[in-house]
Amino acid sequence: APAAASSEPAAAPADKKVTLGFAQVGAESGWRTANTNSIKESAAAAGYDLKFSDAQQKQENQIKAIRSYIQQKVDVIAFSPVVESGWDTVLKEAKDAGIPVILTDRAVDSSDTSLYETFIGSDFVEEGRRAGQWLVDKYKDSAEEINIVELQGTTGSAPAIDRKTGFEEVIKSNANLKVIASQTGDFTRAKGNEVMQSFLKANKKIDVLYAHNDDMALGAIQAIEAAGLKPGEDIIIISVDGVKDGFIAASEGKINFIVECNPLLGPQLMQAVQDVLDGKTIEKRIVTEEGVFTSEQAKAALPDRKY
Ligand code: GYE
Repeated sequence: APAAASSEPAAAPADKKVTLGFAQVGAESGWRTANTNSIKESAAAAGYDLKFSDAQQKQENQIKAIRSYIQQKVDVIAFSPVVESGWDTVLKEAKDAGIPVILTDRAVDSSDTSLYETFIGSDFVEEGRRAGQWLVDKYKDSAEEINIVELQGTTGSAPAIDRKTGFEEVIKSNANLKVIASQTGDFTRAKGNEVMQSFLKANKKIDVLYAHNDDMALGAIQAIEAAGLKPGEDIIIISVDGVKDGFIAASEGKINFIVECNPLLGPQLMQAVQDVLDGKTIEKRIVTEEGVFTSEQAKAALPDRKY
C-alpha cells in the first residue's frame, strides 16, 4: 500500500456503517423515479448502508417495511408516507425502539410531532396556490365561465389534499372559474388517461385541466388528442412537478404552466440523518425551494434540467 494510506486510521468495520432504512411510496411517476435515484445516490455518497423498499403505493406495505427496519435495528428510518393518516402506531413502535424517524416528501397528520425528527419536503399548498394564481391572472379580464377539470393525486396523500386546497383558495376570487369535475388519477399516466377520457365524455365544454402531477397531465394529453382536440389550445393545461417529460410537453405548448416540485431530496435527507445521529437539534420542518414555468420558460430551461 502507498505510504500515505498506512498512516490513515483503519477503516471502520462494515457493521459500523450507518444503516438507513427507507420506505418509498412506489414507482408511480417520473418525479418518484428521480426521487428514488437521488436517495440512492446520496446514501452511497454518504457511505451509508441503505435498505430500500418500494411499497407500490400501499400503506400496508410501507408499515411492513418500517416494522422490518425496526426489527433489523437500523440506525435511522426515513420514509415518504403514501397517505397522511394512520401512522401513529408504527411511529410509536419506532420511538419505543429508540430509532429516529425522518419524513421526506409527504407529511403525516399525527398530532404528536415527537414521533418524528423532521419533515423535509415541499409546501404543497403553496404549489396549489401558484397553479391557481396563474389561472386567475390569465382570466382576469374574461367575463366568460371557465370550466375546469381536476385530476387529483393519490386519495388521502398530502400532495393531493394540499394541491387541491391551495388551488381552490386562490381561484375562488373569480366566480367565473369553476371546477366542474374532480377525480383521482393516482399520480399515474394510465389513470390520468382513463379519467380524462371519462371527463371528455361527460362534459361538453372543458376549458382547463389542472393535473396534480405531470404524469397524469401526460396521460390526459393523449386522451385529449385522441378526442381530436389540441392540448394547450383547446384545453389549457396546468400541472405540477416539472419532470423532463413534463418540460418537453410544455416546450411543445401542450402544457401551459408547470409548478415545480423538487424531487432531489437525497442530499438534504443524508444531512439530516447525520445531524440526528450527531445529536444536533434540527428544524422540525425543512422546506425545499422551487419555481414556476410557462411554456416559453420551460423551453429555455429544458437543456439544463437534471430530472
Ligand atoms: O408530485 C407525484 C408523485 O409526493 C410530491 O408524488 C410527491 C408526488 C409528486 O407521484 O408525481
